[in-house]
Amino acid sequence: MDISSLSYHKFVNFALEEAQLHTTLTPLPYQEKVRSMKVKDEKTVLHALSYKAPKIRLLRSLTIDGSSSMQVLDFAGIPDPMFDIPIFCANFFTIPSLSIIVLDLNPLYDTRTWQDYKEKYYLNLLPLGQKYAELLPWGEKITSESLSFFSPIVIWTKYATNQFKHDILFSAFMDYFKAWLELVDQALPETKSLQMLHNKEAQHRYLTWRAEKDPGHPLLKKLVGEDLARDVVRSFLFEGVDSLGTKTFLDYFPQYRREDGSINQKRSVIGKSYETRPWNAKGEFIGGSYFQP
Ligand code: BLA
Repeated sequence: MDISSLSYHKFVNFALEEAQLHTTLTPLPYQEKVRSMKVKDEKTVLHALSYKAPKIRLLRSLTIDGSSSMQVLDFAGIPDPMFDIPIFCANFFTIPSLSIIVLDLNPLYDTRTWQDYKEKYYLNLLPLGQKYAELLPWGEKITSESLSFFSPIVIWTKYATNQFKHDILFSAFMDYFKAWLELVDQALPETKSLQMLHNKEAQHRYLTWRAEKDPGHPLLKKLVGEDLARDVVRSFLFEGVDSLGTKTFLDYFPQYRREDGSINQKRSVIGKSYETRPWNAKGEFIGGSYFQP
């Protein structure tokens, strides 16, 4: 399959235009730096954008356009911690044989434990999740730790790359992004400073997880080298990991501590599980007992 036509640029263009209908985006300086980043192999182009807006601390996008060999999107919207709004997360990795897709409004608080948070944000969105549950079916076993960052409406799927699925994915991306913007529109600021601090720590924990364990990092390192990749990850993709809190990866995820005090490099210490979708149509968790990372 020639995938040069399956670029994710139109996804990004849609999101920025849609966001501008709801709010005012202010560009952040980092995008200039990444935009001019040299990539080791000549045919790959990285494109980075980042903005802030009222209620949104960071709206950023990284596309990797490898023409016919690879198309990647990493798009996220991270609210201001004054709000407990979920994090918009679109991570699409496409090569000619395969696409690996995560699209979700990632909860700040694990919905398997925090029933009230689940009801607040996801009850109304269950029909949206159902709309795509068959067209973009569950993508086989997954790193167990990741599941705690996913919501009952997560789209986790893998498919042999093709135009039909790409078009469905575009439709899902538009629907999910619009749903997220609605949540942002409706959100009211926390009235208790303690709750704001909880949101901040939950965001920091999320950013700390992804800055350490995101499956895209090895590829990014290969493309731009270790030092730049680290900078892109910590100062751009997961900006806030070094400023929103002071806890370390091992403070949040002590099960990764090795005997010599270093971080276990494995992505998962529990292993992969969840062969099928562990939430039912009512948004109830049906994946059995789970380890709370
Ligand atoms: C694979 N990406 C995956 C997988 C998940 C995610 C769940 C399947 C492997 C696994 O279970 O770990 C995505 N995981 C997430 C997300 C969260 C999470 C979004 O915990 C959020 C909390 N993917 C990208 C980018 C690249 C990329 C930018 O988003 C490349 C630059 C690549 N993802 C990529 C590759 C794989 C993958 C190559 C397969 C690697 C493997 O399975 O070992």
